[in-house]
Amino acid sequence: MKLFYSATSPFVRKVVACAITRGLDSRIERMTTDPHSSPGGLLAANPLSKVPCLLTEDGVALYDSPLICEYLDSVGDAPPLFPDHGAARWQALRNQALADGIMEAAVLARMESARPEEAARTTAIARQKAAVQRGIEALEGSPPPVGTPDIGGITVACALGYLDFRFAGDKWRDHTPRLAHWFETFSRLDGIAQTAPPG
Ligand SMILES: N[C@@H](CCC(=O)N[C@@H](CS)C(=O)NCC(=O)O)C(=O)O
Repeated sequence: MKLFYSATSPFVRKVVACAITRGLDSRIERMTTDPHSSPGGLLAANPLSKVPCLLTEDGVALYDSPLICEYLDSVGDAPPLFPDHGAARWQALRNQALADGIMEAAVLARMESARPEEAARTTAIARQKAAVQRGIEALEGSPPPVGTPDIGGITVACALGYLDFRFAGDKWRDHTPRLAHWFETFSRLDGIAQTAPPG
């Protein structure tokens, strides 16, 4: 398998964390890609020009991260990260959706911050940061399970790791002690420990 890869993308981190957790990392060749420059190789696989994008061993291109992670769950015989039924399944998928939303808002806020200062930009950043804040507060109320890692916990850890990487000054831990403790514990998982963003 081949993965269009960026070391700073929280969505890519999520995919690699799933691959490591399920013992598949050695089967995936990472192809470092800048999606913002729309390189031809990426466009041929993903018309949206986004990473992550996975080329399967059958040559099928898969995007975006929820689909790629679900595909990886179908490869090999390690314990699944997507619980197959019941409350555990819906909790894991809901946590994945919430953490994907936090990552999307944080990435947008980061990109807006790189543009020249103006009122519209400031409003847009505040709106995205408010979504991040509400997401964190929801997770503080019920952090993902720690015992058996699932797709929800992996995505939440990647979202929190991205906040530490890009918004260290925002100090999300100050008002979320349960979530901070959960993150410290969950971060010992190989797939999270081995995929920390650069720097
Ligand atoms: N929903 C997508 C989001 C992927 C995404 O936004 N990736 C960013 C990097 S963090 C990207 O490739 N951006 C390029 C662009 O928007 O042009 C997923 O879950 O994979």
